[in-house]
Amino acid sequence: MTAYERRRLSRELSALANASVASALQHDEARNQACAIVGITGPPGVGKSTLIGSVALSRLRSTMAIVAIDPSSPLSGGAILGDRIRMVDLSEEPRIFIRSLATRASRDGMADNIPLILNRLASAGFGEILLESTGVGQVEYGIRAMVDTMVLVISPGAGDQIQAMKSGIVEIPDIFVVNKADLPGAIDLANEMRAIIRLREKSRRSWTPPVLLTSTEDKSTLTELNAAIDAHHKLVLSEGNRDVRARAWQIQLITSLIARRTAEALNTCDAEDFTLPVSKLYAKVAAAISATGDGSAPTRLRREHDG
Ligand SMILES: Nc1nc2c(ncn2[C@@H]2O[C@H](COP(=O)(O)OP(=O)(O)OP(=O)(O)O)[C@@H](O)[C@H]2O)c(=O)[nH]1
Ligand SMILES: [Mg+2]
Repeated sequence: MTAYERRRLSRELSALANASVASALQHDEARNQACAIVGITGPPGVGKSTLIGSVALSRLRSTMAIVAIDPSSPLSGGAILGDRIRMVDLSEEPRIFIRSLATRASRDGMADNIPLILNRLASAGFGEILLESTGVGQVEYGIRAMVDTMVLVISPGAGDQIQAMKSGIVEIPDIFVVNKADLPGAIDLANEMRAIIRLREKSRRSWTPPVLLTSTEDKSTLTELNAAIDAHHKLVLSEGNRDVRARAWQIQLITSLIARRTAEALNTCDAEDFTLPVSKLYAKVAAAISATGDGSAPTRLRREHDG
């Protein structure tokens, strides 16, 4: 990919990221399943970016795109994430395209038309896409629908967030990684995760999520992670569940578009509207949304006394 092509793609992705619901609906092609999308998620600071840097280099076969979703304030604008990935010198590798996106409105990782951005990258012919997202809870559900393989990274000492996550998140990832295996507590944490997963194992038929230990200190730990990603992706393909994935994608996308339209419609309400009974306010907002079925921004809600 030439520098010119990179800049052009980057501009296109910015336009997509900023697209309104109406323009997002112009890009309504189905999920592009041409390349594997691997989601790497977990609490802040567990080492996701560092790990992605090493994983990217070690599993680079043709070309690769790395998208980092930065949930931090618009002030940092995703720059910090990008820099962290570049720390491991991926910028020197012409076959890797890196893009960070600062999320704005949504807490479920689905803001900024990320599904459309992933689709655009898949259509651009990248061999694989790695998606970094930081978060616990809601974020994972949104990401789950967008990726083929989901890797959850935790590390010793990430404390309360891991505690909170262990209760709810265990059913979502395909692969668990305890990173910073060089730090004390890593093995205990991995064993704890394994015990929790075992309790739920019965509900999973074809795949038991492995719990792997990784560390930047020891590159051989990446081999195991790469093998697990490959094995899972092979299973995803062999299960012939393209339709299932396409459906999950559609559901997630439509849910996020409607949520954004709801927010737009609510923005046009005035103080008086909010004194209405919920059923009436609901009817108004629902009418505003369906009145503009093409996704264009809703006009001001009709007031009770207007007609
Ligand atoms: N000891 C140790 N430190 C690590 C390891 N991997 C990453 N770190 C350090 O952990 C810190 C956070 O690393 P990042 O890769 O930025 O973590 P992140 O999960 O991407 O962080 P956010 O994007 O802010 O959520 C950095 O200081 C890294 O040098 C590891 O295997 N062992
Ligand atoms: Mg990071």
